[in-house]
Amino acid sequence: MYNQEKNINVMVWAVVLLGVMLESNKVDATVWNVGDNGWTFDVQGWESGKNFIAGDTLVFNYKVGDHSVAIVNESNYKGCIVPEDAQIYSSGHDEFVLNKGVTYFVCGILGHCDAGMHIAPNAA
Ligand SMILES: *[C@@H]1O[C@H](CO)[C@@H](O)[C@H](O)[C@H]1NC(C)=O
Ligand SMILES: [Cu+2]
Repeated sequence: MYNQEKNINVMVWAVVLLGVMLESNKVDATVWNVGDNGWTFDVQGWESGKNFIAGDTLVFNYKVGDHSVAIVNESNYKGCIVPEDAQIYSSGHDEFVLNKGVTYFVCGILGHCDAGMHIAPNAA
């Protein structure tokens, strides 16, 4: 009787331990607040050296009306061009979940991308 109880206890603990191990092995997605001072003019280069992974969320915080966020393609990014048909986000708190690869974010307000408001995070 005593031994049987002991065996059950060992089994219960083994299951609990396995659960803890599986949980800690999971890589949790990271939520990144973009920019050291939010989404603003000095944001350029903020993304460099950071290990983004697919599933991470980027949060763009800024004062409504001061800035906006647009996702563009590589060539438009390099030329700081926001195409006519680009979707512009302007809530002041825009969140994007990264897909694998590079995502090209620019400010949609004229002249701001040229002034440094662009990031191109590369998610593994
Ligand atoms: C990017 O989008 C523009 C239209 O805005 C298009 O002309 C260009 O071919 C695209 N470039 C790439 C690399 O997809
Ligand atoms: Cu801007």
